[in-house]
Amino acid sequence: MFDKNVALLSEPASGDAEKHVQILMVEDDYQDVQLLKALLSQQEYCLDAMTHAQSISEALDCLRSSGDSIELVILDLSLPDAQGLDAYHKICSSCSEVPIIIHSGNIDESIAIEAVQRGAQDYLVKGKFDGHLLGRTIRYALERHQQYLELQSEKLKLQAITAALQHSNQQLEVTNQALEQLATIDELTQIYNRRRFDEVLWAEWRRLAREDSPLSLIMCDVDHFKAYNDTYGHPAGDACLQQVAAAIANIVQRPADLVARYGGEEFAFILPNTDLKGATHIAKDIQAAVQRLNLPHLASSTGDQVTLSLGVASMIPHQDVSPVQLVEAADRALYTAKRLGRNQTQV
Ligand code: GH3
Ligand code: MG
Ligand code: MG
Ligand code: MG
Ligand code: MG
Repeated sequence: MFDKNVALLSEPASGDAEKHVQILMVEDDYQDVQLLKALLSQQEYCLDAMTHAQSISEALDCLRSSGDSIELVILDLSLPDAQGLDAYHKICSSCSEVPIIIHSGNIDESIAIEAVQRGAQDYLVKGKFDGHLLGRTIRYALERHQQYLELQSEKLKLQAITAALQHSNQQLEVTNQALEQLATIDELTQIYNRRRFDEVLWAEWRRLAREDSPLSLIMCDVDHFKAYNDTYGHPAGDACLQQVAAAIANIVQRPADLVARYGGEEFAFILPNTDLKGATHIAKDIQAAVQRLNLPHLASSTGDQVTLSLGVASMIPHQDVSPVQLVEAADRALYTAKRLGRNQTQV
């Protein structure tokens, strides 16, 4: 029958698995072996699960041939092939993943401290402990070691999570760049779109208001482009716009300058810190760059090539005025250029 009192008096939950722990005892003294075995069996440790080696080399053989099955080493420090912490070091360097309890006749406390500092789980002085202390020492050694292993595995998981996070951050960065590209670049011509134009125009307006420096705008429109489409077809019209965009995008060199497709066959330039004279110069360069393309346009009234009309306006930005007024001024100049026969620049 089950005896309640015995159950209550026994040591707290050590568990059956712990009693079957695979111990490697490294000990060259026969009497010490017998003593340890007696204490272990008194604590109900399973002696069948124990291996015994009489020297470091025998112990190393045993660790090698046992695979990973050895769970604990109880190590004498006075062995035929190694003495003191050298013995500990030799075992430890070949099985850093197995907890080691030192069982030594040396009562020098400095050796005990150094051994523990180097990672030994505990240091038992021969003849100075009983079965209970041995049992507790083994249990704590295994627990500490288990905690160490769990910590290592948490560390690995954390590293994996960090790596995954870094990866998804990079992906996010790529996605953001792609989104930024989609939001600000015109698909047909691959230059900036109207949205980007508006953003930059307002930002530069505010900046130059503080600097008290001029902001110029050039509006360009392809002459008789409806007739171009009618003559050569819409796909050819698209290709023409791509060539014009590439040619005029090459004109501006300063990092703060911006060229955008303003709409249909219209392009616009933002030229910060540029006055009317400078901007008119650039407008002529733009006009010339399109002429150099020599794109045939037989239905045009300005000759038989693709040409541009351009309107230029310049202002020193001011709080009381809006950049819309600058756009309207450039538009008026462009309208004048159209009215006066196209293929020209007006201010
Ligand atoms: P103007 O000299 O007065 O500017 O005459 P225009 O024919 O160029 O001006 P209008 O505003 O009458 O016509 C503009 C044409 O541009 C009509 C439109 O189909 C064409 N267009 C606008 N966007 C595109 C485009 O993306 N591709 C093509 N192929 N044509 C376009
Ligand atoms: Mg010995
Ligand atoms: Mg137009
Ligand atoms: Mg046009
Ligand atoms: Mg028109």
